[in-house]
Amino acid sequence: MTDSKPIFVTMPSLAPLEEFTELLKGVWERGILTHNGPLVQRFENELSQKLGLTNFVSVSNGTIALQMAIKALELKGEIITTPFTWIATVSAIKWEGCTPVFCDIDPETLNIDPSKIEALITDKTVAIMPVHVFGNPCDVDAIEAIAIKHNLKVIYDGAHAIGSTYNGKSLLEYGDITATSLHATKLLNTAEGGACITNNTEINEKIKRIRFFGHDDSKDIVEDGFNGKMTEVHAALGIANMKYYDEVLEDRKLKYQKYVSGLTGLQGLQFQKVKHGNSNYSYFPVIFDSEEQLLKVEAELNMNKIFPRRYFYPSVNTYSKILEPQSCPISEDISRRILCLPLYWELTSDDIYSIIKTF
Ligand code: T4K
Repeated sequence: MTDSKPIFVTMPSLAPLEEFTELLKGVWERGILTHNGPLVQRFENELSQKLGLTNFVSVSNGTIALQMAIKALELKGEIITTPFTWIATVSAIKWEGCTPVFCDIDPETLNIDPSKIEALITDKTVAIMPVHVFGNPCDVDAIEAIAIKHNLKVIYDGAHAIGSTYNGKSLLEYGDITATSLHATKLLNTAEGGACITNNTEINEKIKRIRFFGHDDSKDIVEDGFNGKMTEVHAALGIANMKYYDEVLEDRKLKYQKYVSGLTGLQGLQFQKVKHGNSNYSYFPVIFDSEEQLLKVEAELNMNKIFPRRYFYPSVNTYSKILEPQSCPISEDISRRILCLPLYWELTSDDIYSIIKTF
């Protein structure tokens, strides 16, 4: 290992500190810290241009972005989602007074299995909320066809999806709304942050109002809103980090490939399959033959101060203290056997080779 510093599953990609503080000087001079200030607007415009997005409404975190998407579409009822995700997908559904209904996953892509969605549709179903797991695009065409057939809304949880593409466009462009995350652990970060992306101008304006207590331009209250605003300080970090976004994206791909070539052929290991569009390779998940094998490798890595993470374990449908029991055997099985290995900008090739040697 390069030195005795621990290696975590990820570390934030950060611009040089001076580039961030330079932007902060302007914040200090203006004294505008929040409320859709100039840096928030600049961040939104520059990132939209970079990713080719029609709209991009930044918010305070990815969980709020999901809640705002549900609020903006005025959904009340059952939302079909995946159990193989972070709890935020499901807590957002619950916080908005809707009921999560779990659809099992494709064991290869780790995304919701579209062939299993229709059997779960009832007269209470209002939407589908798939997750582009680890940046791997869902089968967007199949999901859209089901949504059109049954008159359902689609909200993509694109928390991991900045940098992924589908049919030559940013993956964030799909669905009625995509909610993404700009959390410290994400490919592009604002420390805490997120965004709602929609091509529908009316919904986009509504999201902006919801973000700001429900005010319209004349400060009348026209929506049931809340505070979802991003601050100028967070936007400054986003602008500074954006300059390095292309390099970070490319770096992930190269490191992902290093892992794959080092681990390919080892018995009992599988990798996530990209079947639709292009992934951003923002995580490196490995699927073991058994949980026992996973625990053995994890313990060995931990002994060397390497801390991979069991994303996503357990399968969210099994959180029995907050959810009615629903069975999703594939997700439950994969959850027990999957481990995300360290993957981030500062991780060196030597680090990757040492991790590979542990297997
Ligand atoms: N939907 C999906 C599918 C998601 O995965 C998430 C979040 C959301 C929605 C909600 O988005 P946000 O509301 O969070 O914007 C992390 C993140 O907190 C969470 O954002 C993320 N998904 C989830 C998959 O992972 P933890 O509990 O694993 O994070 P933590 O703090 O243990 O960080 C992991 C490693 O990263 C640490 O071992 C060290 C490193 N780290 C972390 C932080 C926060 C740093 O080096 N610096 C840092 O500041 O949840």
